[in-house]
Amino acid sequence: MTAGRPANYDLAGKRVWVAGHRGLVGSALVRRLASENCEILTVGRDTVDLRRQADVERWMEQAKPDAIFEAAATVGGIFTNENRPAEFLYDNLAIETNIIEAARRVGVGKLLFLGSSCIYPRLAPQPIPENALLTGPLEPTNQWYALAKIAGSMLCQAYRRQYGLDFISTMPTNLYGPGDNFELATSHVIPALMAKAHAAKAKGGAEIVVWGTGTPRREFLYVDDLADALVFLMKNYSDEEHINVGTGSEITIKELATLIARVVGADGKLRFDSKMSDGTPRKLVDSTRLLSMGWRPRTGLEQGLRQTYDWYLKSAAARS
Ligand code: GFB
Repeated sequence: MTAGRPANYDLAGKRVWVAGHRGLVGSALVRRLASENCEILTVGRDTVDLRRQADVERWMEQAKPDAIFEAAATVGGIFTNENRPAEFLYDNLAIETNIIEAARRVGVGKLLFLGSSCIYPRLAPQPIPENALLTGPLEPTNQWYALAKIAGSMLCQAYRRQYGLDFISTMPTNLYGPGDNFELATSHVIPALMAKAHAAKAKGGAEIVVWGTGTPRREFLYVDDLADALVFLMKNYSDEEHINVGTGSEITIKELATLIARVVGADGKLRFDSKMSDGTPRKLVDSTRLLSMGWRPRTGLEQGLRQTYDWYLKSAAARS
């Protein structure tokens, strides 16, 4: 821990801004923070464009948060990462620099920055320890997003060193859950395969197209477990080095597709489209540091998938 800084940060009575409250992570944070005795601050993109420094500074001076969860980002799955490099680099650099600098200006007491496990080298040792950062080339499909997230994490370190601020950064593994994006062109693998399996079932057992070879391995964390870990870290972690958040379990994309088809009740065959990218072959983070602090995930993958599918069915029914 940083010398002289108490590790315990009390959220009670604090004004807590969840930046990106409509996203997958932000909406889970709002659910989780409801059981903390704090005031939750949110602002929509119709009011504040987080890519505009003047907007962010104006809003922050008026809202005066005590603490910030920086969960706002331009995000998406492998295909949209490959096809929108400028937005994934520019938007994320702008959002994080604007929020972190404005937080310094208005005297925010604690800030938690969210990165991603794609910051690590493509061929990092598995499970990936925090100190694997910047030890090798990045995965090309998401290097733009990864570079922005590396810069955000380093900004937190720099602000801690130069200004003595209690800014921390976390690197969650691949996430999924209620509130995810199910649009096939932009989504991550779990909502995409769920939507495809659901459509295949409706067509009476049509095949399910899975991108890539099915051999890559991924670790998946249920987003409400992540939100719980983030609140835990906000309260208990105060160090310069970023910290991984994962479950310790991994699964191949082929196994995942089979499991999702079972959860959805789709019995069509899987077809692998090898024209689509596989991305990094394996991405399992080493969460030893977090686990040694006493935090544990609660939701197994199958249970989490069932809860996510329930949410998808309810939200689809609500839309129609
Ligand atoms: O979830 P995903 O898009 O992200 O893809 P990454 C994971 C794996 O699932 C890849 C395969 O090997 C995909 O080829 N996959 C199979 C599919 N079928 C599908 C499908 O229908 N849709 C999608 N999206 N994938 C992202 C990064 O990488 O991970 C982001 O691009 C971010 O920057 C995120 O870091 C956590 O794990 O490959």
